[in-house]
Amino acid sequence: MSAAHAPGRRALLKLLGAAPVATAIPLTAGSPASAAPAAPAPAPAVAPGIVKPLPPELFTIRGTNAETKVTALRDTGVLTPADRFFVRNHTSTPRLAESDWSLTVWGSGLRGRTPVRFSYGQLRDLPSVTRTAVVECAGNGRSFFATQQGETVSGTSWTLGAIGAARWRGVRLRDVLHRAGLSASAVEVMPRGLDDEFISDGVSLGRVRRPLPIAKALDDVILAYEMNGEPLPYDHGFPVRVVVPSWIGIASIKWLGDIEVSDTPLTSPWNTRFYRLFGAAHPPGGSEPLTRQTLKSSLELPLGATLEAGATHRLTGRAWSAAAPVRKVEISTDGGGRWRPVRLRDTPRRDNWVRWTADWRPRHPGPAELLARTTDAAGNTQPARTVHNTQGYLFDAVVRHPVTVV
Ligand SMILES: Nc1nc2c(c(=O)[nH]1)N[C@H]1C(S)=C(S)[C@@H](COP(=O)(O)O)O[C@H]1N2
Ligand SMILES: [Mo]
Repeated sequence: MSAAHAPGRRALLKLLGAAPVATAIPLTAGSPASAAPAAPAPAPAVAPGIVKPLPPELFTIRGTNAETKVTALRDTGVLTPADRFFVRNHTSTPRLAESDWSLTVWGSGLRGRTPVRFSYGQLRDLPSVTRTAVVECAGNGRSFFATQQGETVSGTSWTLGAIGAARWRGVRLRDVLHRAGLSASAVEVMPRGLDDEFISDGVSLGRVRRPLPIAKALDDVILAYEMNGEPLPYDHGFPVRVVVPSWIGIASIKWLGDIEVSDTPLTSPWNTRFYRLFGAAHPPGGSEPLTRQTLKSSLELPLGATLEAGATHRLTGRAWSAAAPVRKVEISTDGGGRWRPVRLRDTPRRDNWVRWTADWRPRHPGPAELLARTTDAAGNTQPARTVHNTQGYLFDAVVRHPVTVV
């Protein structure tokens, strides 16, 4: 661990706040500043920096992140309960208090360039809106580049659990920008989080932030303070986060602290070196910054599940597309030879997923592959293969789900 990677006193105190008591004791003893270079800690049973409990039947821990087990959603409704919602943290969850929180809107895209501050109370006094939307990491499904396509990619090895759907309540970003004195010359806004600076290869990239074109900012973006009817949990951005419907998860900045409004285009590492497509099939400097998510389907069975021959199994899963409502979902139980439509349990809506079910009665024991394929109302269908990109974003191919029939 290089010196730049060693957590500072503030980060450690934050970790202590987040960790269960048993883990916290060895770190509290002695000086927090000297705790870092000590003997390597055993692999944590919790993701350091995530506040909520992460029971192994609900989550797979991946570094500072927690992936929802898709099997944990089998008996839940269309909304993902907050206690099962995946967490993607670049560093760790800050425990902020709404009483000393405020939002600063500033920059060359405001009339008179005068920064404007909103207290939590002032934000809550603005008209509220409620909408259901999924938040899905750009890297959701990344592990299948390796396991299914034999390709190397960097980043967190998510299976299909880096997505959740919630009912968000908050205020329109549009209303906040207009109240702050948005100028006609503004072209981009850049929300920034209050979590720690993100250190990559020993270099600080600053706090998590990513530009958003003004057209999207004025369209359907909300600054949310409620998730499924409750205040936002710490891990999901308390007291206020951005929710950018249909876009990759990084756009939905948590623990919002300020928004730069600019009359010239903005950059941050999150739209230059990350969240573009790089690799042989893409332009030398990378693609344009990624915006919209893609489409996928999941099957709520463990990979490698064992199913009894001759019995009827109720297969369940979810399907979603960022481009349009889901139109149909098909499954194949013979590795992709024949396809049949499944039953959708929810009315397909934009920015939301649908649950599906299908019965399957495997006749012969042996290995099998189950495939689910989503088609949306814009005519997009999951392909058999995703074009490679080095950081493994936007995996959209049909997942070949191995099972064993016994
Ligand atoms: N401030 C801040 N915002 C953030 C992040 C972060 O680390 N810090 N992670 C982003 C990424 S990459 C994703 S996928 C989503 C995840 O949201 P969730 O943790 O509520 O599921 O938050 C985004 N917003
Ligand atoms: Mo993400």
